[in-house]
Amino acid sequence: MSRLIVISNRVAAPRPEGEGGAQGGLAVALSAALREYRGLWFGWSGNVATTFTGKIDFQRHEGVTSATVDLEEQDVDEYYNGYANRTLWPLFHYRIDLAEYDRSFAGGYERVNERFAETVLPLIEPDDLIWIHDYHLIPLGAQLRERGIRNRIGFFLHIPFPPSRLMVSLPFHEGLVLSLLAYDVIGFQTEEWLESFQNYVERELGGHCESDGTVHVGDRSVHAGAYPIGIDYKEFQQAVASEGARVAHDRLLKSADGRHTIIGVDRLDYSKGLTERFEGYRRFLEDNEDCRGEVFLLQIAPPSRGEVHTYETIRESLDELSGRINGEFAAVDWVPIRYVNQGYGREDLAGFYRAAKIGLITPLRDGMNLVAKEYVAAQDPEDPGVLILSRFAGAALQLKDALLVNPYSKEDISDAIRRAIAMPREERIHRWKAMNEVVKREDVVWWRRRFVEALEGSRPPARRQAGDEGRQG
Ligand code: GDG
Repeated sequence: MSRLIVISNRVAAPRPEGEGGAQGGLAVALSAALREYRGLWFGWSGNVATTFTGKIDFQRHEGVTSATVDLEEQDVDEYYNGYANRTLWPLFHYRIDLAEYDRSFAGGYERVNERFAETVLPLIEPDDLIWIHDYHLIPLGAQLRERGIRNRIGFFLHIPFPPSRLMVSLPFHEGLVLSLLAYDVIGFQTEEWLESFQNYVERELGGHCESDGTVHVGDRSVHAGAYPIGIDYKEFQQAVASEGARVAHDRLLKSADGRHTIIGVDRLDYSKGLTERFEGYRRFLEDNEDCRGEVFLLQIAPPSRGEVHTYETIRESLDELSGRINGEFAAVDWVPIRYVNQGYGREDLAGFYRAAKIGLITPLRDGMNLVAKEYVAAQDPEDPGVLILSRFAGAALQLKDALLVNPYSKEDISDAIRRAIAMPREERIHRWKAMNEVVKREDVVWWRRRFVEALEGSRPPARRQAGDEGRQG
């Protein structure tokens, strides 16, 4: 079996239970996938050095070897806070109003991708499969090809791929998308993002796409497909059954004092639709006087990307909005929103999900959304809660038995909460069973297997090929 080299922006050391924090979905999913594989995970350490040295720090933890490098401050500003999080993240989440275009960002992005390529190069053996992740590292495959790497290289995009008409607002968009063609396999979370990519290829690059997923542009042919990511179902079941989860569950139930808990768990990010969610919940309180005092919204939102201005702004407006709603509706013995800016351990989260009658997950746009799947996995089969899910989350394509809502519509959110509260147990069980089956079957192992198999099958290993330079792009 070939080795697997995973490359992503950050390599997150698994955190000990009880130590909370906004560990992103990517980190959670990859540690789980790599645990079983003989491989290596390469990326930024998260540390900032005075100058970039390319010195690699190797660590081995729970069966996963990580290899990390420090970046210098300018790299972090231009590549990470700049191009990745101020240009690509908003654009790819359809927020061209928030996307910032700055040449220094684009320069920093190219530079860091080159630095990654130079640094990881000596670690690559001829038979290795290379799997590159996410919007931070789109050009890395092409950078490795330029340095003579002929291995099979796959790329997986964890976030949406924007429609062509939005993509063209990015300066030098062709270059970025063309660099994707250096990969052998390009994976998206859903058919929808795949279609946006195919549409771009046909409209802007004059390429054509076959029904088996092969994409042709000039003399390049690559495979593009939908590979929806899942959760580590087994691991999450263990978390749900743990003593920590039981304590957290009981603590929340006790403090709920007979009221229904509605739960939301999201990194504090404008793409997660928190403002719109609070407004929808406010509408519910306005329209359903009889329910006031009977429910509360527990919103867990650990801050992320604090150095980016739009994240400060969203934080301020949520502080203000939650305060206003609480001021407007609270009674001496009831607060409508418990808004918590702190992270929790996975066992705590599992217990909170299980104690909550409703999971309210309403991103404005989301590649997948693992919280929705975790909420489903945590439920009591005899008395499950109801998932209210944005139709604009990738997860909505798999979790069709959730109450699907338009996250921009206050009425939609309000009506769904009302419906969820009143939903009979039989219907809750029926919907939950269907969703749980999908979450269990299409888990993180299924996701990894499907992607890696596609990569393995994309062409014969590099060392057995002779004179095929033309295919290396
Ligand atoms: C990106 C894409 C895609 C959150 N708060 C705490 C905590 N979390 C964990 C959740 C979940 C993960 O973080 C969040 O994953 P999401 O999928 O919801 O969102 P992103 O971070 O935006 O992830 C997304 C994902 O990549 C994977 O491809 O699904 O669309 O945007 O696992 O539980 N974990 C702990 N404490 C917290 O307070 N321990």
